[in-house]
Order: sequence, then C-alpha cells, then structure tokens
Amino acid sequence: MKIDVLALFPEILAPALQTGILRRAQEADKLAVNVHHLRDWATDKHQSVDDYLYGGGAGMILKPAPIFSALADLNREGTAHVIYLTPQGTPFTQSLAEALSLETHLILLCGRYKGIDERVRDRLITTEISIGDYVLSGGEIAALVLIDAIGRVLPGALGDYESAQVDSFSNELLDYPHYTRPAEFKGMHVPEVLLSGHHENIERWRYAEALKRTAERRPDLLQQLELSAEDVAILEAAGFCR
Ligand code: JEW
Repeated sequence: MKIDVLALFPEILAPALQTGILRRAQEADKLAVNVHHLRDWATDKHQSVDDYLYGGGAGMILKPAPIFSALADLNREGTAHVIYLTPQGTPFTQSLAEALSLETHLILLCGRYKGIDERVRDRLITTEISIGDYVLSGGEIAALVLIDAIGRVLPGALGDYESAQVDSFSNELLDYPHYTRPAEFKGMHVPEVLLSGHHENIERWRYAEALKRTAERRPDLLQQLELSAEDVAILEAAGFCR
C-alpha cells in the first residue's frame, strides 16, 4: 500500500508516522507513506496556495491550480484513489478502513482554512471522508486517523489484527473490561471468573459484558445486530428491556 499525503502542514504527520505499528508497517514494506508540501506546487513569487471567496465572505480557501499540478504529479498512472477529508464526507468506519486497506495507492488531500475550490472535488476527488461530526482546523489530523486505522489492518502489518479477530464478537460489539495484575488494587477486585482458568466461562462473561456495555453506551450499534434468544436473556437479566 502506497499513501501520498498532500498538505500545507506536513510536519503534523511526521511523528505519528515514525511510531509504533505505522513505523513497523513501513519498515516491513507493507506501507509506504510520503508526505508532500502543497506549497511546492505554488507558482507565483509569494508561493501562495490560498485565495478569497468569489461571492465574498470571511476566510480563504485553497486555490485549484497548485492542487491540480500536485495531483497530476502524484497520480501519474491515474490509478490512485484520491480522498479528500472533510466534515461533508462519508463517515469513516472500521469497514471503510478495511476496504481501503485493499487499495494499492491512496492520495489523501488535506484542506486548510475554509476548505478547497469546488472544482478540485468535481474533477479530482474519488471519495470524500469524514472522521466525525466536529470541525478540525484542517485535514492533516483526519488524514492521520485514516492512515493509522488503515495501517493496522494491512494484511501482515500487525500480526495482532488477525489474532484480535479471534474474539468473534470484537467486530460488532464494544470491548469487554480488561484487567491485569494485581488481583486486588486499592480495594478493587478482579472479577473472580477471570482468575478461575475456566476458559468457557471466561468467554461467556466477556461476551455478556461486551453486550451489556454496548446496550448501555451504544444502543445505535446494538440496533443493527440480530440478537439471539441468549443475547436477549443476558440483556433482560441486566435490566435492559427492548
Ligand atoms: C476538516 C479539512 C479544511 C474533517 C472532519 N471543511 C471545513 C471548514 C473548516 C473551517 C471553517 C469552515 C469550513 C476547517 N477545515 C477542515 C476540517 C477537514 C478541512 C478546513 C474536518 N472534521 N473536520 N471530520
């Protein structure tokens, strides 16, 4: 997987790309990330990349010419999936991360100020993606979120993702509570079942905790699932009625 990032503040991405799973994915040649400075494609003597809005109004947007030149250079083959991060995009989800991890070449365009000229969207953007319903000051951090989520599901990048998937319910439910040593800390005890060594009971307990936590915190997620009779029994016993 090759990812080109086009940004006005490329330095925002560097430390995260050099850390942890993303670093290892790149060292293992599963992932190649190149961050480019949009200003390198500016042509006037002031290297300007932004301009005022036609029709008036406060603020600036990124002008089309530098972005068109940059994307012509970065997408010479014409095969890249070109993504613009914006609050107006398709919501980013784990399944979208998994789908994008199968692409060979992504280009992530990071806007700044009040966004980009609409003609960039019309002509050059394959997909607009939103990482959530809040307004960032630019697309760089959103791009980083995408790269991080995609990087850790790349085939062979983690070795842990496959094993994380061993919990058959980890895709659809919130995670269950985790504990490590000591068994008692400041008067708080680790649930007895986890100390029992009884793997079937442990798995049942974890499943029930995940189900209850999802019902409590994310009823919207639960709504999308087909609940079994056992699930309903667990939820009713915990005082959740449907
Ligand atoms: C995000 C890129 C570029 C993505 C998610 N858009 C916009 C906008 C901004 C300020 C004022 C008016 C409009 C900020 N902004 C961005 C925000 C991505 C840009 C400029 C972004 N949240 N925020 N999910």
